[in-house]
Amino acid sequence: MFDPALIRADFPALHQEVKGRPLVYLDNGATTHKPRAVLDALDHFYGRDNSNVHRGLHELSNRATTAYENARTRTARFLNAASPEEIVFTRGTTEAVNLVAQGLAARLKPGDEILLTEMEHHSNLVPWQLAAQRSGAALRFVPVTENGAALDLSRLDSLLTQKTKIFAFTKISNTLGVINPVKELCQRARNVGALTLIDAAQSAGHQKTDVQDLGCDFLAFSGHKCAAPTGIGALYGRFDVLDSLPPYQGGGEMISHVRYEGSTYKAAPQKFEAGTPNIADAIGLAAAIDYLDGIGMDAIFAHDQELAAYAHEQMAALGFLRILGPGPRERSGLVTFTMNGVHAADVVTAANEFGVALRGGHHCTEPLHHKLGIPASARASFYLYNTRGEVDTLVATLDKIHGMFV
Ligand code: 7TS
Repeated sequence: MFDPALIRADFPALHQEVKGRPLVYLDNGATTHKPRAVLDALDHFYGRDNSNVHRGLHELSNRATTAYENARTRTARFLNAASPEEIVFTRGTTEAVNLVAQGLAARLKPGDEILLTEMEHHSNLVPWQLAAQRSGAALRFVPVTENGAALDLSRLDSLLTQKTKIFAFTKISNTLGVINPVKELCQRARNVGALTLIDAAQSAGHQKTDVQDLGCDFLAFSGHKCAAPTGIGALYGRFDVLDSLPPYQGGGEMISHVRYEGSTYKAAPQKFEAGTPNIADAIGLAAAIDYLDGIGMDAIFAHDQELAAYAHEQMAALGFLRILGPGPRERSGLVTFTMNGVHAADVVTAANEFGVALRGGHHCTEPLHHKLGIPASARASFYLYNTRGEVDTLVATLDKIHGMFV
């Protein structure tokens, strides 16, 4: 039985007061809290197994290497990758996208096109701008419909063509809560011979991911949005495509042989993991994945969606909010809004006075905000430990804030 009240007990940071009130943490789109199991995994690693990987022949190094590679295997299973060799550990989504964009930039040329969508996070936009600048390839964008309710796929046939070399898009929009039909997008890209990259930053910790079923070439996610530590995430790459990319960074452990004049490189994924990796946090990520799978990804997503639908309905009933994105029953676990007459920064600052943690600003989707004609918005984003009672507190708080300012 899925019970957020019980789940909360696993997350020490939730049990505190802010401004004399119980913390209501609704900024999970930015980062999530960590369960005790993850904190214990870090403690166990540093307290017992701490050592460098892939180089020692001593007991601790062997233990660290085994735990680190087990974390890769666990991550591969979480995404249903065909093998652990398809998983590169990165700092997070941002680094994973940069790895692919820089690798592809070397083979893109003028006349080629990079297709994105108008709802991308800056992390899945700026790296492609850099790749376009370096290679002479052009950027194209699938538009969003009015009020950001969905991608406008009526334009896809004219945008996704033989010129398209890579189509990169988010699975869930961090601003709109739109859930994109990513399997269909991958299929359409394959039909024209384009590679695909899915930004799973907002989905991996919330919704089951099956890269083989999705049919993507690359998929990126961040551990810290999935109950895991900061500074760790992963890039999935279909092996042949991944291994065809050039190294991202040079250094120790990514080479086969080095001479003063030049080097040969290991195969993927080691080719992309130069230097001492983030061993402890990879192990923490595996613990988080075990935790989430123990609860069940389908149950987590159903809970997120149920809370977001409830929040959307209650918030809409207030009458003074503009809620971005799709309707209450078609969205992921977040609700982004503007309040008539009150700047988003004031909404978020005032909410903090009531112990409610929201995010305000452009949420790293500045071009999307520009398109929607708003400078900023406020966002409540939910996770497995949030409750309907917390949504009630949010709605009552927004009502008070509106009364204070307007
Ligand atoms: N892609 C999406 C869709 C995201 O939501 C984020 C982070 C990223 C990429 C980047 O992830 P990182 O872990 O590499 O930084 N999104 C947010 C957010 O919505 N609020 O704070 C961070």
